[in-house]
Order: sequence, then C-alpha cells, then structure tokens
Amino acid sequence: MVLIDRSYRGKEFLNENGFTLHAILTISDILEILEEEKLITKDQLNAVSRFLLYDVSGKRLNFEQRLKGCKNPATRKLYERMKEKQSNLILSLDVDTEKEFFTILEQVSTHIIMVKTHIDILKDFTPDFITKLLRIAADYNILIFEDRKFADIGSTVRKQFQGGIYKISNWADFITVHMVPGPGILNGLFDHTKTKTSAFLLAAMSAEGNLITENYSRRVIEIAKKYDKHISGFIGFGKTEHDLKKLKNKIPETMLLLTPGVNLEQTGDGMGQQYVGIEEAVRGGSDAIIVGRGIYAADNPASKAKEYKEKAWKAFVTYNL
Ligand code: 5BU
Repeated sequence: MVLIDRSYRGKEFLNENGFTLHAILTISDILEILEEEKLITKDQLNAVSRFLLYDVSGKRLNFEQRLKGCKNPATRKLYERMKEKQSNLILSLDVDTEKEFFTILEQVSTHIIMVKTHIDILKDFTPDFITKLLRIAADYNILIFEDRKFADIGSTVRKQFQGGIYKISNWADFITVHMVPGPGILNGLFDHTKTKTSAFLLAAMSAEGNLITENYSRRVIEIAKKYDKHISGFIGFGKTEHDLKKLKNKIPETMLLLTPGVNLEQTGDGMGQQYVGIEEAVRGGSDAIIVGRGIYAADNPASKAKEYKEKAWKAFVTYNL
C-alpha cells in the first residue's frame, strides 16, 4: 500500500521506482468525507488522523508527554502559554513605529501566545519601548521573540546579543539563530551569561530560492541536540504538508517547530516570500504558526488574529495535540 500525502492530491509524482503515480484522494480526504457523511464521528476522525501522523509517519509523543519531557524552562513556558491561551499563534509585528506596534499588540493580545519583533525596524526606538513591551507581555501573558537571526562568529554575536542599544539578552524570551557559522555561535551567545533567552535555529526558510538544503537542516538539528539547554526548537517552513513532515520527523520530540510564511489569502509577496496555509502547516507537524502581514496589515487585525488563532488551534487539536 502507498500512503499518499494530502498535499499530493490531484498531482502527478514519481515513486521511488521511477513510476508516475497520480494521486486522486488521500486517506485524510476519505476520512473527512466519511465524517461529513456521518459514517464516522469527529473523535474517530481525530484518532485516525493522529495515528497517521504519529504512528505511521514515525511514532511521536502527544502534547502532554512532550511538555512533561521538556527540560528547557523557556520552551516549557511556551508550551504552557499554548495550553493556557488555547492558541498556537505567534504575531510577527513588523511595523516601524512604537504607536502602531502597541496599538495592534493590544488589539490582538488575547489571541496570541507570543509577539515576534524585529527590533531594528522601529524608527523611533528608545529603551522605554522595552519597558512598555515587558509590561504588556506580562499583563496579557505573551512571550517575546526577537527575530534577530544571529549569524556571525561567537565573539561578535555575544556583543550583538548583550550590548548595543537593544540589549536583547535582557528582555527576549527567544531569539533566532542561523547555524551557518557552526556551533561556536551558540557558545558566543550562551556561555558565561545568565540570560533566560532560548534560541530557535533556522532549519528551513520560507524565502524562495534560499540556499538551505535538506542536509544542512539535518546538521542543524544534530547540533541542536547537543545544546538543548539553550535551544527550544526550529524555524521551519515547507511548501507542503509533506515537506514539513519530513523536517518534523527529524526534530527531537520536546523541541518545537515554528512555521513562518503562513497566510490565509496570499501565496507570496512578490519579494520572494512564500506562503503555506494553516491546515497544511499544522498537519505537517508545525507546533505554532508565525503570521505577520496576514494580521497586522488587515483592515481589522483583531478579528483576523481571532480567525488565524481559531483555525490554527482547531488544526492543532485535531492533528498535533
Ligand atoms: P509575513 O508578513 O507573514 O510574511 O512575515 C513573516 C515574518 O517571519 C517576517 O518577520 C520574517 O522576517 C519572518 N520569517 C519568514 O518570513 N521566513 C523565514 O524563513 C524566517 C523568518 Br526564518
């Protein structure tokens, strides 16, 4: 029997023997039809979907087991926020003024577990911004994720992380790190510091034509296993559920997979960004979705955030919980 991913539906592809196969319906499609026709219950649909994801494509732990086994305190905080807020939505708030930033953040705060910043985008940044951000984050139970994408030698990233005008190590719950320079970057960031910040490593990017290969992703994950004290998981994009599943299956169970490039309406932005849908991302094993323009550029960011949150959490409960 050949198990065909939902993402292949309607497409032709070559199997490992070089034969062209044409996928008409997937097992997930059939299950959904059976549920729509009331031939199986929603619970049965969920149980079989979970079986397909965790047992057929490699046995994996459920959410509670993952939380229980997780030793990294920052990662635990993120798991706990997800549970408390029944959400796996991260807002990427890439606006350039403080006023816009906080106006939108307050509007969407009940729906998100974490706000992702690019602190150097703000044109009116002052240290007061951080004071305010920390207060709002505490009031609304939101974590802070600075998407700095550190990518230099250990000595330089240490200064970039702790110093300058941003002093990221004082306030960010999480940062992003490229592993291009090798493990020394992690020593530079985390040795001899008392920072509570933990890292997400870039394992697969959403930018079209990016140079990350499957082998590179695998090596990033191998390094992460040795530094699990400071690493919470990976940023991983896949154009299809199948691509994401391949990545997810390599990731240690207690680490998280966060997926950027999620948008309900667009497939790209004309500048290389690629988007995947919520269902596909979560079915592929994404633990939380990162959404920027889909929310902050919407006419009504609050109602859009609610929509993303509800769809993503529903998919998470169905396939990944
Ligand atoms: P968007 O507006 O939803 O396209 O914003 C996506 C955000 O996620 C933006 O801040 C990017 O810098 C970030 N991102 C991404 O889009 N793709 C990646 O592979 C990584 C980060 Br890593």
